[in-house]
Amino acid sequence: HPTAARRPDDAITVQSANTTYTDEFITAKFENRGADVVVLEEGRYTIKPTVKPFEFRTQRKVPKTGLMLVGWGGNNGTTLTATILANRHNISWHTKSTVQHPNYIGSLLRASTIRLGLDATGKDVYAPLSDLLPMVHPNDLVLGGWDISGASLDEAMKRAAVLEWDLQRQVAPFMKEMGAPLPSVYYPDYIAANQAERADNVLPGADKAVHLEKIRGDIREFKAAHGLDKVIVFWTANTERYSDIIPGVNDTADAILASIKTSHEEVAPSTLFAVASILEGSPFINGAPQNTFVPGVIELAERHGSFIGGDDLKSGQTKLKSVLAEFLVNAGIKPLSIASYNHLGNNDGWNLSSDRQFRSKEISKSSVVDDMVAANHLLYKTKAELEVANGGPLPKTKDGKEAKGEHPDHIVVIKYVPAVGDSKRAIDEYYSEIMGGGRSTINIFNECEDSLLATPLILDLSILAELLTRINYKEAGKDADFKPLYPVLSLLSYMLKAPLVKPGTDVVNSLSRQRNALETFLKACIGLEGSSDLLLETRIW
Ligand code: NAI
Ligand code: DG6
Repeated sequence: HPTAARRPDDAITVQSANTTYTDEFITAKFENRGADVVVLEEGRYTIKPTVKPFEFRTQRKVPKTGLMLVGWGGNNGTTLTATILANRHNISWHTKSTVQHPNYIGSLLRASTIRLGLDATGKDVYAPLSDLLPMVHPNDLVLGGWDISGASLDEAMKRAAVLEWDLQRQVAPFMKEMGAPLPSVYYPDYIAANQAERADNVLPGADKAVHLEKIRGDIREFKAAHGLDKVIVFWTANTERYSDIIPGVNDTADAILASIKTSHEEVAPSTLFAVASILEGSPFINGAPQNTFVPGVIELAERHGSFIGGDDLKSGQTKLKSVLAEFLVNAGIKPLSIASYNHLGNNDGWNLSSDRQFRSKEISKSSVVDDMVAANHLLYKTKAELEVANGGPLPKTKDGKEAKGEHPDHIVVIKYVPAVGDSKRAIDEYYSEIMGGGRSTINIFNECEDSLLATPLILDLSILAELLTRINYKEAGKDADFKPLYPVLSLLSYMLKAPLVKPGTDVVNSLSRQRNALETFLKACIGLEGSSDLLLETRIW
């Protein structure tokens, strides 16, 4: 299948004075164009266009890369493993209607294309996104990981009940060969009580410093055992409750390290994995919604220059929301309420049926429209505008909170319905104001296997994170030497529900802006201009 096909590492060559190729590096000059805006009174602006010259340098050699999954024995972990095995061994399987061949559909890198420009006849030319720069092929990832459930990977795949039986039958011997996940950290208070029944593969004791060292050792041993250049660690384990942010406990790098030594209760298992990865120099990505990246972890990542990314895979309902809400607001239509319901019957749904874990998911699913709403003050009045209209400070909300600017009502409901298994149902109502006080209602019903949407995202996130560790930059007039990117990889936002960004910078939730940022960045690394739909040649004589 084309999405699994191997492509030459030099599929794209840019012929330009701005781009140089050596055996080791691709180096490209890039002008970052922006605008400094001053907002004047009475809705007037002055704008000064800005240009900052940069150079990007990408290491060409693709390293032998390992991917260690925390929660390897879960639905995502086993589906990802079986998918890679099916692609690697070219295993096709019978469904009731056809013979299905393996592929990586749903992966931005492997299954989507990028417009390069025009050919001699004036036609658009598109190439796979993964051709832009040398990247790890998913088939080459060496897999490993941890799980609090000791089921062997073939048993765990069966338990997940995601894949067709004929595929399971054929990959089971390979999965069995991989054995069982490594024992993991289990602090029962962090996940739903209903998960206790599968926790039979846990590290002994409650000493968090000992657990940290054990995880660090696991990463090192895995790297050595497989002769790896790099290991990515990915949290695809159960959604945890939020940790309380407590000054002196998890608000600084030193505090979090000290809290691990004293086994403080507000250090979550996922935070322990993040810290272990940072200290081992392994990129760590959080595919679940909890606040793994407490401020102390971000500071620790900065201190070690170790890469992190998160939070929570944006697979279905939220991805659509980040398109639809933007479409409505950018069309000048005013969503008044967005009501989103989910029901599903897999172990993720079982865990989320517990209040504190649901709350983590509710938070990550709810923030997605905020920046789009904030971007249109014609439709949504800011707090300051409301105060002017009110002739003074706004009263508190009905539930006693500080009043904010205008915002659509937004609710998120998730229910556990065992019968539907991994096949998630998502129902959404977008209720909007149109001209002259009219109303528009859009209803959406989406049904799909959750883990088949999540697996390609885990691959994209891991492969992109690895690539971003090989890209250095230099800002003209500022940096004498090339240096790594900032450790919080916000360029991964496209795949994430609540993107983690550099502290103090704004989150971008719009899917098209997220993709555009990624495309523009990857193109900049080979000396091409960002994606423009100006198509000037089609508008002029
Ligand atoms: P799952 O419940 O099937 O798998 C999670 C696995 O993590 C289980 O095998 C469990 O035993 C294990 N686990 C729990 N605590 C652990 C720990 N401390 N250390 C190691 N292993 C541990 O869930 P699924 O469907 O695979 O989802 C995984 C995560 O990804 C969940 O947090 C979910 O909310 C999140 N997610 C899933 C999406 C999807 O579409 N499947 C999309 C977005 C996020
Ligand atoms: C129920 O909401 C289960 C969740 O894990 C979601 O399926 C997952 O977070 C994906 O969410 P979304 O909103 O991207 O479909």
